[in-house]
Amino acid sequence: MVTFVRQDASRLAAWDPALYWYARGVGRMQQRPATDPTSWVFQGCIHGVPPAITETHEAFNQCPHGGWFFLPWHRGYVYYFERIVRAAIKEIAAEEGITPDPSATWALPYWNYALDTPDPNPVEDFTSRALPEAFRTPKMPASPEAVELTVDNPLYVPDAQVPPAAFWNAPHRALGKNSAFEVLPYTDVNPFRAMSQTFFSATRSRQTVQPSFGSEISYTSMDHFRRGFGELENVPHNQVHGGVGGWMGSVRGAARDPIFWLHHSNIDRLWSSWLSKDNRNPDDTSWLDHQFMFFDENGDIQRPTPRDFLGIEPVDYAYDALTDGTGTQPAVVPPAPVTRAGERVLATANPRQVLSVHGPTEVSLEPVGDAGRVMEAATAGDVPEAGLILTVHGVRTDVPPGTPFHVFLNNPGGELDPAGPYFVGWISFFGAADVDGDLHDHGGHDVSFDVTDQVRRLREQGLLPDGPVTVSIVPSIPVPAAESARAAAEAADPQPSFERVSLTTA
Ligand SMILES: [Cu+2]
Repeated sequence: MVTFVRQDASRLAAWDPALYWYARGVGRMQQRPATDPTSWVFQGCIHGVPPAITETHEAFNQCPHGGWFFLPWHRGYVYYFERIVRAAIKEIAAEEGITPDPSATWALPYWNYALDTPDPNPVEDFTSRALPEAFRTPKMPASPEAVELTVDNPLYVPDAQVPPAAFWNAPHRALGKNSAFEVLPYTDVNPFRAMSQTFFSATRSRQTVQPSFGSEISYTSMDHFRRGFGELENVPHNQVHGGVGGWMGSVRGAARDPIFWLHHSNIDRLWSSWLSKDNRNPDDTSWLDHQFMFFDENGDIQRPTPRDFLGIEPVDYAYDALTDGTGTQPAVVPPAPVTRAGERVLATANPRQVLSVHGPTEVSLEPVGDAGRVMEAATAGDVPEAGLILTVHGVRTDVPPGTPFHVFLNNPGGELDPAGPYFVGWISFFGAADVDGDLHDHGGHDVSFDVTDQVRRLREQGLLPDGPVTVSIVPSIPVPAAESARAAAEAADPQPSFERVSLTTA
């Protein structure tokens, strides 16, 4: 039975009771010792453990990404967290004699970043792609009725350019994220493609993996990063982590930023929305009966399985709307991300290059052998299974760069429109940062896209010359240069990099 309704924080007043009480509940959890399973630090460690934490627990470091447990695990994680916050609110309300008890109806809100679509003539200084205001102000009201902001706000996390050595000193967001401006452009949060998928999970059995909604079949694996991202995990999930940046951009720190829980509440809502359109969850028992480990509001261990969280209204909560912010069809649908490159190299560049967080990085691919003829055959459909795969190899970074990157193929005159014909896709650094230590692969990630249709389209339109192929990798929101002296600021820039770029076929 539905008792609790999760509301859209983008539509609520800055200090609506849902947000006011969330802040109070988080504040209470933050006062609890890290050894208490209902504490802020312990709950964050269930996702990932920052280096300063010396405690260990079998419930720590669980978060699965790039596999089919991504959605059900995070659903259970957010559900038990919501119960812990609600109990903390009950405690505070009882102490302060507040009636009626706000915890009787309180539910975790969600951040509906894709709610408003880009408007060429914006009338209001508002975008759902900015962090909700309650997360950006250092102070909050002292009581539910108060208007002035007078006490410390537990939802606030400073935005700052922090040198890599200081990354774990304190939670922070990337520079500029606490403004009222968008954290990401609309393309990076548009869930349209995810919501258009008809399969929950695809397999690795094909060269170019079928796109999926809920990420790749991972059998019993709870790996942190399997790289079999489904469309929902890719956009908006990974992009929003990287777009907020700082601790939100790292697997070990993400759940320590209070916006994490509203981000995952929205991801969870998109799952409910997808199910409401007659799509189906996996029916494989290795998915349905896999046990997770969480803690309830009494600090007692709970071991639910995906079977316990299957529905559109999974347990005792529902969303106020399942259709708003679920995406709009792009003018040009970009190529599908795939999980690995083909074996035959057609063109390559070996620059081992650092990507600028302030502007474009351009790479020229050198053709190998009879690349032109093979490309022509592949795009003419003569070799149906031999798609063209563009891969950026060995993607890694020291600290989260504070922005995802857009990849473009042969954009003449530097046309860098992610809604245009040259757009290939995203490089996300969530899970690719050195600060995630053993949670990520130090060789770096490979990011591949099936560009067959795009290359065919560009060739047909005469937009792809026979000459060298260039690839541009561009921050989706360029990071502003820090205000301190320019040289010092650049020395402190994050160092996202890649090993090489290749165009391959089977
Ligand atoms: Cu996440």
